[in-house]
Amino acid sequence: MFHKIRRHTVACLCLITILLLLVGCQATEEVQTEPALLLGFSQVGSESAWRMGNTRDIEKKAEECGISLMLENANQKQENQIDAIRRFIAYQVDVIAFSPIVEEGWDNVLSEAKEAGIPVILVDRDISTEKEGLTACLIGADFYNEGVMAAEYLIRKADSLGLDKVNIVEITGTEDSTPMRQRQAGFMDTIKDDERMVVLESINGDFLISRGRECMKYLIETYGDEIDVVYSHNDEMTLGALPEIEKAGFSPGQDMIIISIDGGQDAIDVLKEGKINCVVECTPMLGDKLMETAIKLKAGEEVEKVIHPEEQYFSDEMDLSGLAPRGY
Ligand code: GYE
Repeated sequence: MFHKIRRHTVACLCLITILLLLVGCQATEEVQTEPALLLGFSQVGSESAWRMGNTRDIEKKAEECGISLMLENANQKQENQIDAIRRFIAYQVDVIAFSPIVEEGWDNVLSEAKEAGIPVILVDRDISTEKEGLTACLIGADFYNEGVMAAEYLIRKADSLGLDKVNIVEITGTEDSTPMRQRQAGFMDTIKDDERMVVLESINGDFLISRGRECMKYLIETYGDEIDVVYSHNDEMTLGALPEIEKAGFSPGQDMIIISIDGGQDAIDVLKEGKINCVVECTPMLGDKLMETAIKLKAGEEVEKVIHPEEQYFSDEMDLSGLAPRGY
């Protein structure tokens, strides 16, 4: 009998211990603090060093701010971004942010976010819409000015070389994206009154290194040594184009003026080698402003409608030996 009571007692004690542990975990979970903010972010893809630097920076700054980040990579497809935004709405995140791969086609999904009362931040790129109030703000570069800086460099370079004719080929970024439209507009508006400047052709390289190579191969086959300038909307396409220029027997940076945009480490290294003449900076480090703005929106505070980071250019006109590592 005594033996049975003992066994029964031990079993009860074990059960109580297990229950206490469970309650304890539960209590621990209840004690755990809620994340300061739940941010849903739809990223364009992983197409370039710029994009991967942008993703790393956003992840790093979210962690530093104690913000819970749901980051989804759309792999260059708008429909994936739309699906991600719908998931964020269903999940009732506090704030939605995304870098729209192209400018059109967002009205429906952003109207759904608005109806759900979830503020939306545009990161890097803009949208084109007739509807009011679909987004709270845009945090991204002044791409038009990047195009202006590229063209102003070219005008100075043409002056210094005493050129009386400047045949240009342009390798553009993703069609209908904000950087493609604005970098082209800023460049073309700046050269339009300079009679030396002739644009032989603009061709879509989709911001990809492989397309940069294909585009440059086609342009050399078509125009050969008529080409004086290659204006490329990002470093990946530029780095894809350079081997094609060399394969054709030309010396990039000498026989052809090479102008690129982004300012990643790889392009800066090639600039220092003299194979690129000018790299316009487009910083991917937008994480600080994104987190700061998301926190303000969650708190119901007013935010600036447009936030442009400071940007510069690097060229063969300057001493770059002391330039700090680029970080992307
Ligand atoms: O120039 C390119 C990336 O939207 C500014 O997208 C960004 C552009 C950048 O793929 O490298």
